[in-house]
Amino acid sequence: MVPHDSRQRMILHLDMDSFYASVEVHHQPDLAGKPVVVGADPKQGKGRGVVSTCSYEARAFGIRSAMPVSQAFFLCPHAIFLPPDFSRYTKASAGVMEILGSYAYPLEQVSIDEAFLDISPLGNYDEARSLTGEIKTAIYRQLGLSCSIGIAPSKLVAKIASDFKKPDGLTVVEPAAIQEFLDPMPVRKIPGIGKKTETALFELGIRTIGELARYDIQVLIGTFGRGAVLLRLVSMGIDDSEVIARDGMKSISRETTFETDTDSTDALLRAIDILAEEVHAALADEQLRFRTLTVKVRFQGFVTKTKSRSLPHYSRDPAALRSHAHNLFRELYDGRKIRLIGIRVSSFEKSDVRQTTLPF
Ligand code: TTP
Ligand code: MG
Repeated sequence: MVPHDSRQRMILHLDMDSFYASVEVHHQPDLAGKPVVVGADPKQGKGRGVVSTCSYEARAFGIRSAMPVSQAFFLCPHAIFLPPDFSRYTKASAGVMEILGSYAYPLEQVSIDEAFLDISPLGNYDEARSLTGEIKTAIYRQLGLSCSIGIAPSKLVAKIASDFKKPDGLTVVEPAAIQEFLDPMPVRKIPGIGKKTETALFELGIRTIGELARYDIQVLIGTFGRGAVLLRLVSMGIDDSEVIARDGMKSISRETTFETDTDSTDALLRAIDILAEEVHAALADEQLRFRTLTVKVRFQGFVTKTKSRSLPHYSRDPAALRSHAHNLFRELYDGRKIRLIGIRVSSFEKSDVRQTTLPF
């Protein structure tokens, strides 16, 4: 076997296609080929929540994740709108991760539907391509779901590559092809470049990753300070971060949009209790304990505020979850009417309470 050289890593990134919607279509096969939207109830266009995700057929109408569901209804009233069924998605996700884990390469799950594998020991890209075929077939046969895969020498480029040809895509970016692959892409394709950085780059006349890679570094330093060096490195696809073998999700969150904006503290605290109960059930399903809790509120007019706190110990005690959420909410709340409220837990450790089955 070719010795594993850390300068020539091969990283695989897998991301499931239209994940929640695909799980629903697999569950109800007569939905195949139809526009399917998973999210809040559209209520004939009067619904106030958002779209979680939608099938590629629904994307053809312009529907996207996080769009108000009322807008989705306007774009495609005959779409099939379904409420999310998180336990179904958690189960499918566990199935995907089990298949990936069976290859015994370091596996890092980064969200419910995506993961990195460090496949460097495979040694060459032809082997990597055949492994991809095997993984896609196993996921399709066992779970009836499709995914997209990127393979590259870094996590950064592998993640951009998995998104390049969706759905059911495979994009392999060998070391010599990195710059050519990245050059024409909009800067926003770099994970971590959000709206603010994008706007600052636009102001310098930088739209593509290639333009960023070739821009005068002194001017970049003038605008971004120390961040300029990182921007230059990522624009060249340079990223040494390792695949950290750990399982589990980064966070679990639940949120709800009110029928009408409310400033009733009772109603808001009751909503928090229900969300806390749902998050607690998800933690129990996943055998996880959390340390960081975040409360999010969206006020009338879409201004959103969040507040987080890390507890001194890991916990999955439902009463602690509720009371910390209440406290954070009270610190955040200024009496204005609220449209949406949500809670998120993160910084997990695996609980050690899993009951092992005795062999007798
Ligand atoms: P994504 O991988 O971002 O989206 P996706 O799998 O639905 O579609 P794609 O083929 O483009 O990868 O997110 C995974 C799941 O996370 C998605 O199925 C639903 C959920 N999700 C939300 O609930 N809200 C959101 O805003 C996003 C982006 C995702
Ligand atoms: Mg996905």
